[in-house]
Amino acid sequence: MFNFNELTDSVADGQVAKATELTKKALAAKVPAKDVLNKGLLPAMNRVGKDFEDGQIFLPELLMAGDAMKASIGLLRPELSRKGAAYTGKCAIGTVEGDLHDIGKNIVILMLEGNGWEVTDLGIDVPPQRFCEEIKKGGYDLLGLSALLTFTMPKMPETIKLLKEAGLREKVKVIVGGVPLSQSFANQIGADAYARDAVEAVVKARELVKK
Ligand code: B1M
Repeated sequence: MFNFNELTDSVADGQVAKATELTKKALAAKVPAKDVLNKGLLPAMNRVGKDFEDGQIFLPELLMAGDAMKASIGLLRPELSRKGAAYTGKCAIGTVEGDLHDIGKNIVILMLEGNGWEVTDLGIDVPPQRFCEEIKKGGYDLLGLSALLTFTMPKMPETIKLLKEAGLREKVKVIVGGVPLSQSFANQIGADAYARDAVEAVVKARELVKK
């Protein structure tokens, strides 16, 4: 029986080497990648998020935990993004300007890829103009915007406004996500969908291209 708590502790403590070793161990023991993610890795981010909020840990610890998380997720990539599904559509995705959080976005990408999406990752700190430039290239069904900070959320309506001004809004569906967002925020800014997590992102994205 794999010890998920040990993996959670190693990620929360920012122990990159131990976290990668335990992740490899889990995969070698045929623990499904989605269990490694949901039972081992994600609880670590919840824990450090809370400890950071309570002032028990500081930015360096948050950074180290983020690094351990990314290293472990990298090992899950082949399994999570394995192409099993038929082609669904093409998506550009990025974290909005001013925001450097990309762990959640990267998980969304893996899940989309595993569900037949061709994904262009625009990275982090992406200005509205950059999103528009990419959509202007054509061929995209979906634009994904991620934000983890309350003060970067306004970059989402800014991006949608710019798409409208460039005559691109009708060409692409917009899906938004990230921990401070809600369905009502998505409605308010005129996004086509909001997803609470990566699994919901896949479901909502598919619904949008079916319409
Ligand atoms: Co920061 N951070 N952080 N951080 N960080 C949060 C978000 C925070 C809630 C922590 C806290 O105070 N409790 C807080 C935000 C408060 C707020 O705005 N209300 C915060 C803060 C304040 C900050 C800084 C400002 C700290 C500082 O400098 N004083 C700073 C900002 C830097 C910047 O971006 N400009 C900062 C920095 C960092 C690190 C760089 C150290 C690191 C990020 C490393 C990285 O991403 N490469 C970090 C981390 C790790 C966190 C927490 C702990 C974890 C985030 C995470 O990766 N979660 C976070 C606390 C928390 O969320 N519990 C916190 C795991 C991930 C799988 O979940 O990202 O929510 P999540 O993604 C989910 C869903 O949200 C959804 O699906 C994903 C997968 O299921 N989703 C989408 C996300 N995007 C989507 C897009 C979609 C659909 C669904 O469609 C397109």
